[in-house]
Amino acid sequence: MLPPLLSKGFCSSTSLKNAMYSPGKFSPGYGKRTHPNPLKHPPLIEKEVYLPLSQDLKPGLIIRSQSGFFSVQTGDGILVCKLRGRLKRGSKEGDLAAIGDRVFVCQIAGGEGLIESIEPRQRMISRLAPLPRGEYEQIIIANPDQIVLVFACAEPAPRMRMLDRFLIIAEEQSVPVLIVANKIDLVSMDFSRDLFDHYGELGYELIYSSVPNREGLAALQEQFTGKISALAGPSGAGKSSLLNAIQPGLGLTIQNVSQSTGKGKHTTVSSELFPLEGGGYVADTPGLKALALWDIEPEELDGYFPEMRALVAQCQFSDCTHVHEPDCAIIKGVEQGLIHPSRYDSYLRLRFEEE
Ligand SMILES: Nc1nc2c(ncn2[C@@H]2O[C@H](COP(=O)(O)OP(=O)(O)OP(=O)(O)O)[C@@H](O)[C@H]2O)c(=O)[nH]1
Ligand SMILES: [Mg+2]
Ligand SMILES: [Zn+2]
Repeated sequence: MLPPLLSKGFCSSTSLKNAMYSPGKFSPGYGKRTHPNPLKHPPLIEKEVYLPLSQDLKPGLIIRSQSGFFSVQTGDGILVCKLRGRLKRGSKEGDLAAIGDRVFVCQIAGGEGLIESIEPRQRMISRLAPLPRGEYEQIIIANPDQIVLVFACAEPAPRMRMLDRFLIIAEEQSVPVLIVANKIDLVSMDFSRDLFDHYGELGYELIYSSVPNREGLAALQEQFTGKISALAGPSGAGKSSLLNAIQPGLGLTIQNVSQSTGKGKHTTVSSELFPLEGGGYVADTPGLKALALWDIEPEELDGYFPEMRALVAQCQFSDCTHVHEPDCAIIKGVEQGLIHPSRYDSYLRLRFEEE
């Protein structure tokens, strides 16, 4: 167990005040505020969202989160941190910090620190968990640069509806997507292209890969480099194998995490960003599978299919469900080959069937 975190030392309020007003490097938001005689106005401190960079405050990235403890990667190593008390206000509505968050920490002693501030998120993948009193927003990952969706061309046969569901989640959370069509060694190239090429045509990044033949691995590695990637896909698709092939040893660890956060376990929730040798991080996100399309009204669903989004305005009825209506641009689109039948099928099932 970790020893209790100290609240004195480097992080005493005096030292913070000094840090606030010491000249030097400041974080973006703070620099805009200037005050003629700041020492007369210390109450500002509590209200600041941004804190200045100083000797005492280091920028870092949360790479692990477990039971209120956060491992923060800083320029000089990893600090195990808790959140500074005043940050915890409002914590009943949702997670305050998560893997992928950029933070400022102050080191206390040894490998410990306190998270003093959290940078605004560019984006995140989150879900709403229902609670007796309202809902709780659980952040699966903050600031992902991309979601990498790994599906096998065979063994197991890809479930296109699951892929389309992931794509809707990515659209909804505004996270770029990379689709990896793995195990191409098990099928003909024509077969795998029939399954996946139309996703590339829709504008999604697409890589065909095979672990035994090392096909697509260099391209995949390049896509991972320097980014925070959230990995998802059905069990058996080859996520661990691909990571292992790119960086030996990494996949194994990820499998363990995947098991420890498996369904039905609510006690210890841990998630982790694994550093890549070439720069960047990858996180296994089993939580994505359980993500419901909670935020999407049925009549908005067509807007999350890029190829439908462009056509819906041409339907005769503004509330067209694209099933039986006359002059439906979507039905015509399917007939004319503008919309892939499998995508239309996903739309119908996601819209009208209980998941
Ligand atoms: N033929 C072939 N087999 C593969 C390929 N990639 C992975 N496999 C095999 O597929 C099986 C499942 O691979 P994993 O890497 O464990 O799959 P996973 O996506 O990590 O699965 P979970 O951890 O359960 O989510 C293993 O037996 C791998 O050896 C591939 O490109 N071609
Ligand atoms: Mg795995
Ligand atoms: Zn229509």
